[in-house]
Amino acid sequence: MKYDDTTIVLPTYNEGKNIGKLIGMLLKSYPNISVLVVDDGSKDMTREVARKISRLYKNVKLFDRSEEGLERGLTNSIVDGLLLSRTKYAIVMDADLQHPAEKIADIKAALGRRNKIVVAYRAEVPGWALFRWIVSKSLIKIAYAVLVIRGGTRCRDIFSGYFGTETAFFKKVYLKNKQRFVGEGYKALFDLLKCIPDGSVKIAQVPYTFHVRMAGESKASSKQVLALFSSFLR
Ligand SMILES: Nc1nc2c(ncn2[C@@H]2O[C@H](COP(=O)(O)OP(=O)(O)O)[C@@H](O)[C@H]2O)c(=O)[nH]1
Ligand SMILES: [Mg+2]
Repeated sequence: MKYDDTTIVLPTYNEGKNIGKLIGMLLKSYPNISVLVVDDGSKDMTREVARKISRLYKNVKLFDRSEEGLERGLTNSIVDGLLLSRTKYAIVMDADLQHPAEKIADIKAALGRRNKIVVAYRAEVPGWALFRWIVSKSLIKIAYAVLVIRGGTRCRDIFSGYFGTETAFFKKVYLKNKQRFVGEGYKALFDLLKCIPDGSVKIAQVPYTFHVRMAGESKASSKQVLALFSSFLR
């Protein structure tokens, strides 16, 4: 399969221990794929590592949001990454090695079958703390109900951070619905699904196993739960 029509968008905040390894894996498995690291002013080596690799490979780029004075946020970063992608397709994934890179092949294949969105869903979540699991399950149930009430598109993992889209499609939906995205939030896919009337486009789903984080820390916090509730109302 050809990958020169695909950009991998990697939002990063303090992923210095992971980013080099991940980009190495991506370039090895998918030569010619474009990689766009979207960083929010990491305090560790993330930007130095990404910049160094970007000097060696013309298909790897770093967008340093802090340098542009942009407001921090995971959804803001994902949106910027997708808007800046110059390829027909883009795939968003975490930069902490929790999303298995081998699934990119399946996501890209499904995008090639004219799906506007391809969501990688967590078939297994090993090693999660019970409390985090309960909070996550409850929020998913509420958010799913919000999508039903508001007539948005549904899928198995509406909170997935691992998804692909046709970039022109994303840009069109986003530019029409900017105010419905919560920039500081963590659930860019949920914001997007909310803006797509149920049944209006073809979407596909691909299973994957969520890995335990080996290095660096999760940035998830109660602030993002508040952001999610604000997204329910937009
Ligand atoms: N650019 C950017 N990336 C972020 C931000 N917060 C988290 N990330 C990145 O988004 C991905 C998922 O974040 P993580 O903290 O692992 O969330 P979790 O998997 O839900 O615990 C990782 O690649 C993080 O480095 C942010 O505010 N800005
Ligand atoms: Mg993570």
